[in-house]
This record gives sequence, C-alpha cells and structure tokens, in this order.
Amino acid sequence: NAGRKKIALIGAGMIGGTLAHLAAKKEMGDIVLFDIAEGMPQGKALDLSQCGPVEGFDASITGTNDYADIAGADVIIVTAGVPRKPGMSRDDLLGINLSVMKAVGEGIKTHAPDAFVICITNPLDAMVWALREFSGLPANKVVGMAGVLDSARFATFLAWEFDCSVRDVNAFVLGGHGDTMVPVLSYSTISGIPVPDLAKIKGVDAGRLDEIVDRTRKGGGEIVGLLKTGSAYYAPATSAIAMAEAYLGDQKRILPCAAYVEGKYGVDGLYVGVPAVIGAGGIEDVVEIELSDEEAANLKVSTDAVEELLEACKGLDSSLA
Ligand code: A3D
Repeated sequence: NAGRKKIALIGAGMIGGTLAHLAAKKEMGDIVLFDIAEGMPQGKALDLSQCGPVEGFDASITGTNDYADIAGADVIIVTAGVPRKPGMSRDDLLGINLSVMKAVGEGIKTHAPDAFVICITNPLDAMVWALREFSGLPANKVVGMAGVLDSARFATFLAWEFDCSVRDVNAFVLGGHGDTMVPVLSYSTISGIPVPDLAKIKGVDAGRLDEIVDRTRKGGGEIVGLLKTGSAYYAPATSAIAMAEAYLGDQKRILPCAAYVEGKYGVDGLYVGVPAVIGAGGIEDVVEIELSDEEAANLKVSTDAVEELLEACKGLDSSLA
C-alpha cells in the first residue's frame, strides 16, 4: 500500500516475529519480514496476517528471502544473527554476527539507503558500529537498541522495590549493552523524586539499591538462564518499536540508545549508550549530562570494553580496519 509507511524487519526469529506483531497492531505501516531461513518468514507473515481480522488492524505483512523486497523501507529493524545460550556472553557472538552484519549492511545499502535503521543484534555496540560501516549510511540514521530495554529492566526492578506503578518510574542507564553498563541512580526518578532521595524516605538502604543495579546489569543473562533456548524477546521488541515510533512520528523523544558519539562523554567516534533525541532526522542530538566521578569512571570502563570489541571486529574483517 503506497500510502503507508514501510517497516522492514531483517531477521524473523523471536524478536523479529514479535516486532511484526507489535508494528501491525499499532498500524505503523506495512511490514516485510526478511530472513535467510526459507519458508519461515513467509509462514510467520501468514500467521500474523491472520491476526488482522481478530485484532482489526490494516497492515500488510509479507515474508521474504529477497533483499529487493525491503526497497523503500522507512524503518529497518535488524535482529539477524544468533542469540545467546546459557553460559555465553554477548561477546561470544561477535564472529558469527559480524559476518551477518556484513550481508545485512550490503542489503540495506543496495535496497533501502534512506531508511532509519535500528540494530538489535548482539554484541550490540559493536554490531551497530559494524552495520553502519558496512551499510555506509549516515551515522544519524543508524542506531542501536539497548538503553530503552536496559532502563525498562531497571525501572521494573525499582517499581517492585518501591511498590509503585512502573508508569511513575523514569530509570536511566548509560554505556555499553553488557555487564559493564552504567545504571545511573542519581538521574533515575519516581514521579520526579530522585531515587536516592526516595530511598531515604522509604528506608531502602544503599546495599539494596546496589543489588537492583546489579540485577539490571545482568538482566539479560537472568532471562537466558531461565529460557535456556535463547534470549529475551518481548521487551527487546517493544523497546525497538518505541524508537521506531519516535522516528516516524518526529516525536523528539530523549531515549537512551546506542548512538554514534563524537566529542561528548570523552568518546571519539564510537557507538555507545547515551541519551539521544530521536525525531524525523533520525538521531538528532546526543544529550551530555553531568556525571559523578564514579559514574564517569564506570562509563570509561564500559566504553573501553566497546572499543576492545571494535578492535576484534577489525581483526576479523580487514575492510573495517
Ligand atoms: P533468533 O530467534 O535466533 O532470530 C534470529 C534470526 O536471524 C533467525 O531467524 C535467523 O534465521 C536469522 N538470521 C541468521 N542469519 C541471518 C542473515 N544472514 N540474514 C538474515 N537473517 C539471518 O534470535 P532473537 O530474535 O531472539 O535475537 C536476535 C538478536 O538480538 C540476537 O543477536 C540477540 O543476542 C539480540 N538481542 C539483543 C538485545 C539487546 O538488548 C541489544 C536483547 C535481546 C536479544
């Protein structure tokens, strides 16, 4: 339908299928599910199309194994690759997912160079960087989803601890999407009240807050350990959809995401988790907040870890060096 937006989902696995369902329900546009597995995206597209009469949405959903079908996409969300199994770190996925990003980046470059591209594939901060390199798109049009999810995990745990509605929690996470991520308590609020202040009022001690921060950092691994066959997909999908809606609706939302940072936070040319403004221009700005010495030091550990992964990528693919 030419009058509608077009959303292309590269990777039609657990997150890809959930993304398609959410995008259709929200009538964000027509949806193309791409995967290398033959039949699977077509099958999921049929199944999802048949939700339409029950849920009452107007969206065409098609499955494909041909990159030509993503032509003209307004938004592309990339989940192609492999997820973690118990005992694996995100970094263990580097080699295999780097070659996937090469194929995906070239597909996007050829068929949909004007899209806003949201990468979810892990290890996130390295994969979004590689996808930008391989696709050749401008850095403001390629972004990684991690911070919205990590801060949603943080917010969930805070709401449980303070026995309040998740709607009143605004939780803040910086840095890479890994165990070195930096949940920032001082910028996290509950109905505008900084969490450390509310903790004093409610008698929640610092040790308990540290436990919540730690659980947030390891939030993905906790779910991998329980699922055993893969990683989280509902909350990752809904987080990426929020970013896509911010772009399509020119919402100017400030969302934590893996954005290309140059000359802020002491970072020079890296993708790292920062608060970024998402509107019709893609990533329109990166907001640099003031950090305590400890937070800044933690962020440095996190960005150093990202940099190490990029070096590993360059070692694996000489075209990146
Ligand atoms: P899964 O259900 O395995 O889906 C991945 C899909 O990618 C499969 O259907 C594969 O067939 C497909 N695929 C593999 N290679 C290619 C290729 N070259 N081109 C196109 N498709 C391909 O995994 P999932 O959906 O659960 O997770 C997808 C990715 O997201 C993994 O790398 C996860 O680690 C990552 N992930 C990231 C977050 C973040 O917060 C950043 C959270 C959860 C998962």
